[in-house]
Amino acid sequence: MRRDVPDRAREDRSSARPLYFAEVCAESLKEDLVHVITFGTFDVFHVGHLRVLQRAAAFGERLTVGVSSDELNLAKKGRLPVFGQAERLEIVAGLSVVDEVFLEESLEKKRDYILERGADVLVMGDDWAGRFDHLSDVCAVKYLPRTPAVSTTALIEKIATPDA
Ligand code: C2G
Repeated sequence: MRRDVPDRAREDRSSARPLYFAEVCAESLKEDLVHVITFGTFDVFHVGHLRVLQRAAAFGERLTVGVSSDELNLAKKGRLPVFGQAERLEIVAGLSVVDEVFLEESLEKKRDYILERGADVLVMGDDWAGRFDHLSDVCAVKYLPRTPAVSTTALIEKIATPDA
């Protein structure tokens, strides 16, 4: 596909350090990429987590994941996750479909997180269906079906009482 030479390429011809054409084109291409963002705790990482991240990544070319902090989980669920936030961040960051991770410290700051990172699409599992529709003025909002029959809570119970 042919792309017009961005204005900056022409302007910078006369500047002290010329901005090389390839550099400008790379920047211009980057701006056209669809940036997807999603959020979650991702505790006791399982296949449902993997699939939602893979499907979220398929909506664009760049995937950012907000990993819920330990404090946020304590406030929301009344217990700390099994794996601390540093390990959960490391696990999610290690996936090939994930480009960037950061710590989600408040459910109410989603708008700020989306705007700060320039995300175009917010993807959430359908357990959150409708909860983030108010953000559709800043990005597209998509809810994906959860993977059936797997959950962190069920895994914790199974590990605690394997014969039950
Ligand atoms: N998920 C899924 N299928 C499952 C389990 C989880 O598709 N069987 C999805 C959830 O819908 C969510 C993501 O995996 O999109 C992460 O799930 P959790 O770790 O349970 O995230 P949660 O604690 O609900 O996130 O801002 C939201 C918060 O970060 C909370």
